[in-house]
Amino acid sequence: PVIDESLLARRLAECREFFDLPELRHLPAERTTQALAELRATGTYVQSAEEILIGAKIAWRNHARCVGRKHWRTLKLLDARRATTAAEIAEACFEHLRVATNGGALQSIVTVGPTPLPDGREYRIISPQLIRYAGYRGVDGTIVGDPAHVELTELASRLGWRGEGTPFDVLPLMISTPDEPIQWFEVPRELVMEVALEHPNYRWFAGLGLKWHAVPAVSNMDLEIGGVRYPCAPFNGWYVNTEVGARNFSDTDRYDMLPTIAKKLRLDMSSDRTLWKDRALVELNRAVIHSFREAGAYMVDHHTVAKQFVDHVDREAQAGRECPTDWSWVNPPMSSGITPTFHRLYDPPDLDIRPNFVARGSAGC
Ligand code: NRG
Repeated sequence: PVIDESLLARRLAECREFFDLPELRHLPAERTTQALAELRATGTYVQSAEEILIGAKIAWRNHARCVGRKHWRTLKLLDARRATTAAEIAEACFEHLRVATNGGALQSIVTVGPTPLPDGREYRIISPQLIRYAGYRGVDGTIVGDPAHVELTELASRLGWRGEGTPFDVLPLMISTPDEPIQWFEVPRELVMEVALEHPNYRWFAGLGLKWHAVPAVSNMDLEIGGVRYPCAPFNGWYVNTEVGARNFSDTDRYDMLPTIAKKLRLDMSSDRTLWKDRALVELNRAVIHSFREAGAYMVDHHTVAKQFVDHVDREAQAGRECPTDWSWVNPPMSSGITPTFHRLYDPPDLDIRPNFVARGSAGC
């Protein structure tokens, strides 16, 4: 047998279930028979671009941690399955950024790269997102840049990359393929739309020198469709302000900006009870929303996305579908109690539901 019997059995079951979905019933019955036969004989099968796009949309719809699922039908596909070298995959990722950024009117797309080889070796994007800021640990232990990416930055350095050392150096895209060592590719500057942060009321805010990239393009999850796994499948939607303002810039193990902002606001920081962190957090998030709007980069606020999500859950129920949801992920990291996502329960997350986007390494667990 080409692959392990139990793995093959699971893939066959996923394949059957996939072609049984209402979204694929328009295909001739022979397609299912043929896909199953090919899967049985070779351990995989070649899907059509239509099957992948439908599968990817359903994978999005099934993803319990995503609060942006209302827009699942709008997903577009870039088919990059014929890429065979790291350079070709990098080129596809750059095309992804071009199409996704769309001058600031972000479009949700997924790029699907090559499937694993029959022996299991695969093509992978090592970078967790197509755009990530470097983090440099100094000799004194202090970090310049994004502390979440110190290890990734060290890897890039070992591979021969050198950053400028600013707090916002865009890391190179790192890609591994079956036959090459990890290769890195500088992301072309013109493909990285960035928003400099300013505040609608406080002139000093711009002086903090903060900025963030417009496109969140996750590149470290496997896309699993109908018994086929795509380890190279970067996708993007758009940011919710809280991802940037209430996590990336606020977490104490990220850019940790709340104390700096609170000082600028001259808040009483003598005790947590003065709520200085909470007040700084609100102003930071106002700055994020304001700056993205001014720059013409699309972003949704946490109130709007929460309304959209509960709408979506209701529409799914009307369509007779479950909507597996991870409550702790769909609620925003600030003000959750004043958004509608907080005040209800959901269908429990179903780890086995397919198609889905699956965190790397947890496939099959
Ligand atoms: N919090 C991460 C991004 C995770 C994915 N978020 C999205 N995805 N909005 C960050 O970079 O802050 N998406 O596909 O739109």
